[in-house]
Amino acid sequence: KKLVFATNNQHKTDEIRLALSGLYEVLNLSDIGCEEDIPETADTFEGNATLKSTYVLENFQLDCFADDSGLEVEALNNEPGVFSARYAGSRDNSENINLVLKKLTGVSNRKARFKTVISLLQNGQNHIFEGTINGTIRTHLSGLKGFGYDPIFQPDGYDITFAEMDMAQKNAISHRAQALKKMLEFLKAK
Ligand code: ITT
Repeated sequence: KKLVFATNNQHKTDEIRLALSGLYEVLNLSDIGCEEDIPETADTFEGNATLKSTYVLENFQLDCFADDSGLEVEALNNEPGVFSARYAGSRDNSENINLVLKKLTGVSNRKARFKTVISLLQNGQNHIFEGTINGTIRTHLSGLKGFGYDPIFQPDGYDITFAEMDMAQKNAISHRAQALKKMLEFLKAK
């Protein structure tokens, strides 16, 4: 069985493929011949996830799901949030990380969470699934695995960052994996 995943992000694709291996073949945007960068102009994760899934339905006539996700830092009024991919103005990930670290210099509240919202479009209906993981922002980067803000995010209950975890270990607890699990339960129940 195939599922179309409306993303250009290869790391997200890899995580979802590992989580769904043996259950679904996952096709991302380049696999279906979509090279565009779909505009994400909504101000919520749910809104942006739905923009991505709707774009694929309208332009490719395919049912699909999309993931919009980001980091919310409590002391920064939940920034970067929906702006996570371009927080420092571009897609330069080390600049985005440095901006978070700079804004948190001297700040003792390091609480943060990752959030994922999945929009699954099936037979003209939009189904929403969410996942969250709480943690703290380190003062320095640690680890080379994963992507995005993984090197500065330490999930609660662990003494390593997401970037120090194997993909399978991150997938056992991550925001994305939790949202995906809810989608899978929904698909199984149908
Ligand atoms: P698509 O829209 O094509 O799926 P994207 O990278 O633009 O890819 P988002 O709009 O959802 O994805 O932006 C999410 C950003 O939040 C992403 O670029 C990372 O900087 C960060 N992020 C999301 N999930 C993450 C994770 O699991 N670990 C680290 N950072 C993450």
